[in-house]
Amino acid sequence: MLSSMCTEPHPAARRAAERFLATNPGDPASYPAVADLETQAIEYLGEIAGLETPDGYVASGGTEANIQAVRAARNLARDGTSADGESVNVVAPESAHFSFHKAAGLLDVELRLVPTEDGKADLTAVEAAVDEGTALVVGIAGTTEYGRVDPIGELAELARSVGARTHIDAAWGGFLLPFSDHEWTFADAPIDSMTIDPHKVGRAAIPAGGFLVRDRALLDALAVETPYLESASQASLTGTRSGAGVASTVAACEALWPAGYRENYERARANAEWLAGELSERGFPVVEPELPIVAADLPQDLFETLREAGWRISRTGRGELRVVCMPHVTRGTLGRFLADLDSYR
Ligand code: 0PR
Repeated sequence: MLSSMCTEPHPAARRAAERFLATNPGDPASYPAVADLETQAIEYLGEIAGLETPDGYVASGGTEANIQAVRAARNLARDGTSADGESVNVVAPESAHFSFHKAAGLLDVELRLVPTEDGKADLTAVEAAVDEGTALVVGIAGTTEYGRVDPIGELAELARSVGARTHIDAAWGGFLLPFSDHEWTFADAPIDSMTIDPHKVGRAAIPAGGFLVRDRALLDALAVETPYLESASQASLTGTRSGAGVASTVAACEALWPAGYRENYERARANAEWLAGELSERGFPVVEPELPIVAADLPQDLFETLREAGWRISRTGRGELRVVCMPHVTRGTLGRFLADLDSYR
């Protein structure tokens, strides 16, 4: 499995998920144990993301967290309309995950996609795209296709210059970036919200997404009253939620933060660099990995043959082979993949 951003849960995360399978953090008054675990989960995620007083919740995944970021910014921006009465807009690099398209469609917000350079948001284009109606500027810390990290500080400054908020999508990158020298956290830049998914590199069980906010007002902007529950309001998008995702997040973080995640990062980085070198030596043009995703130009028929042989591989929008070096992807697996590739070319 070389195409997935999910991986085997850590054994402790698997056990915790099973134990909390029938609990619902959406009803904290009835399920107080899992509600306490959610507080712990958000503390872990906050620590990883440099958020001093962590607030947020464990979402169903990156899609929900991104939708909520757009929704909160829209709700707080001029009551959902720009100064001239037009609906608000969100500015994001074209590398943004398709969940932002879902968000824009659901929320009746204009999504302004700006070009990228070497896979990263082009700041001149962002500057040209933002205006008085911009509610949110999105930066990606680990893009889905190439693992690129946008210039987060500069994006946040541009957002500020027009009174917009900044959301960082670190759904995939969030458990890798603490060990690289990128600037991406709440401590590095004036960002307002973040997506960071335990069910990807965090090795929690699916479904476990992370939505973090610097200011409680963003969560309040999402809350609805819940008259027949003991708790008075609910900020999550889904109602009943998975206690398994919450409990397994805490178990995975207890087991792996920070040493285990650091080891994973180092191994993944070494594997990605090794694979990129091997593919390049064979004459396939490679996109240099920044975070551990390798993209390379392979002939179409070779790609198809490898898929038919059972390799789970995917392609970028431009058609390159894309290999995500997740925790389950070992040097041995990559060696066997290359051996197959050699035998078919
Ligand atoms: N943000 C980023 C940067 C992502 O890469 C993804 C998912 C999301 C948000 C959305 O997260 P959820 O899918 O948790 O809602 N990126 C992968 C993708 O859509 C997810 C994936 C996972 C793909 C497992 C394949 C797979 O087998 O391509």
